[in-house]
Amino acid sequence: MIFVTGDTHGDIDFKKLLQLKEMNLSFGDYLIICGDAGICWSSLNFQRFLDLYRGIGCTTIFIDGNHENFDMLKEFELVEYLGAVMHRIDEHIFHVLRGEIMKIGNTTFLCIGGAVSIDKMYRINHVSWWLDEEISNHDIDNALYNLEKINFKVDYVITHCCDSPTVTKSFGFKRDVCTDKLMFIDKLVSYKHWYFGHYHFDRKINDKKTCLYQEIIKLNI
Ligand SMILES: [Mn+2]
Repeated sequence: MIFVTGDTHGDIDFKKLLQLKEMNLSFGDYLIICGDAGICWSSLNFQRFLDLYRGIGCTTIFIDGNHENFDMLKEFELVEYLGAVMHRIDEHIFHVLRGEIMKIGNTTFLCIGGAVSIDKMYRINHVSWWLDEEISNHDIDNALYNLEKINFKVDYVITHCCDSPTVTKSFGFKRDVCTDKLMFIDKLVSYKHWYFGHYHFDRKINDKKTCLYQEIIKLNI
């Protein structure tokens, strides 16, 4: 089984995952977190968070959001897992790099983490805010490079923020450098559904896009 959910922020929004713990899952089951997993935030609570997420009993794969400690993330070993480049955080916990396409069974996922923090002026560089939160041109080039190999067709798109038309029309929020960069997806990529987090809402935008927060979706594959 494959589940997708929104931001978990370490232990802050972890409670929703307890329902998975009761399902007797195995490490052949997957939980995909659409950014702000917050597992790699501070060395003070890292071990406790590892135990928490390990305790769900399935494999956890997260993209990065804007609330991740990017200095800490970069310390982990890079591995190729499910056809994608990931940081191996723990035996069953992985962080998938931006622009990578992972394949679980026959199902493909375009993964692009990153988002702009709206409160970055109140945060401290390399302590509670990292410039790396922003999606770079290199990230988009990596996505295009990987998409080209599979004719720009994936089953699912997983991002932290969403594209500018969605953020302005559906949420009434401001577009930014990251939401602008994600606009290539609707122009070039054919996909079944796009799940994203970041906005802390559970909202079905249309038949193709869903913003996730507390909700956990079980994919029908
Ligand atoms: Mn968040």
